[in-house]
Amino acid sequence: MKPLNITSQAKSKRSDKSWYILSAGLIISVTVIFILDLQFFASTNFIRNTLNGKMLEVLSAADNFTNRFIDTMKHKLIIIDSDIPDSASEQHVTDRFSNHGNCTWPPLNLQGRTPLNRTDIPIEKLDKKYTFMADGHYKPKNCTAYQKIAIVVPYRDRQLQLRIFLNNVIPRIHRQQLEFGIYIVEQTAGSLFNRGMLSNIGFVQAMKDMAYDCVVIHDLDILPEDDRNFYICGDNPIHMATKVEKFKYRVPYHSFAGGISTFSRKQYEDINGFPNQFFGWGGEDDELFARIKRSNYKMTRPFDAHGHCGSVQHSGQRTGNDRMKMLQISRKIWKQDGLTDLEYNLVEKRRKQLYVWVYADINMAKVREKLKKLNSPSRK
Ligand code: NGS
Repeated sequence: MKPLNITSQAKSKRSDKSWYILSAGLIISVTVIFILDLQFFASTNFIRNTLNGKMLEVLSAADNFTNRFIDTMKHKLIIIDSDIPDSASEQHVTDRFSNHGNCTWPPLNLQGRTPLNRTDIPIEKLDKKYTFMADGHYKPKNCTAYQKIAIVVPYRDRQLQLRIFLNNVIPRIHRQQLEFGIYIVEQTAGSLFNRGMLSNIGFVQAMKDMAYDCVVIHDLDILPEDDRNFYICGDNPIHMATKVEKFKYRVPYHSFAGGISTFSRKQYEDINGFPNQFFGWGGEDDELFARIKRSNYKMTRPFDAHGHCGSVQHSGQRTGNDRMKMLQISRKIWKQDGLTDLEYNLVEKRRKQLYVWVYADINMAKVREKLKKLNSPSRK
């Protein structure tokens, strides 16, 4: 075998990277100048009147496109290790749990890919439809499930999406013959939405209830369309939202870890959960991906072939302005920022029929106070 020439490889990697950064910079500048020019022209009354508003539509579409484009480029520069090794096959994952249960595997009444049900059904009707659930929990009657799954959903103010979520996820996971609990973790009003911290709170609260084998961090608005996309855990964290409708049934970028991902208890603890320091939309899932790698795990996609997920649109959360900076800082402080330093006030935990409602208060000022200490130059 030809020996590897490490130095020249490293050199060429480095020069590859500078080319990459250079050309990205160039493309971003040209696009931004182009958009600014368009905006200038559109601001003249002549064009506004002549095109009767059409131009503004085109501009806002172009603006959206540029924002997304710039975001993606920033990503590529920050998250350089963006490969997703596909080490786990579907078979590999399910072979692993042959000792733990005796329900038939694969389950007999799976329906394959079926469209989402987007009808809004009142919660009382859902309660009547899913009488097999009590206290937000389900356990197969005639066999022992292979895994006990906690579905954790960070939540705020989306009642319609919640009903659609329940009406789609419950029957699917029921057909998968798993034992499961659903935790809707709601943040009180007053501070920016913090998906990472709500996930950590859900994890802790679920584990207090019982020894779940697996925790699934689940967006409310991304819903599997296929029963063969299993809500289970493997030797490595599993990413389930691999073909998302709003991204034209793809992932928006290769290292995307958002939407739905699963972790065994040990995996979640090893990576120190999600960061607590990401307030507002975006970035916390990129930091999650980085934590998985730093802890010597791989994010795997064993059910990729069946990873189609529908999206239930809603208006977004406010963007986290410092998320790019936080991604940099988190590299240093991730071991102190996550499950290990989780602090919140549990306002209420109520067991409803279809889910456990966890209502938690997050003190943003206090969390950010910690960041100052963790990130102070005197600390290594
Ligand atoms: C990236 C965000 C991720 C987010 C992804 C998809 O830009 O957190 O878009 O977003 N990363 C940063 O902002 C650093 S989505 O279209 O699903 O809202 O998950």
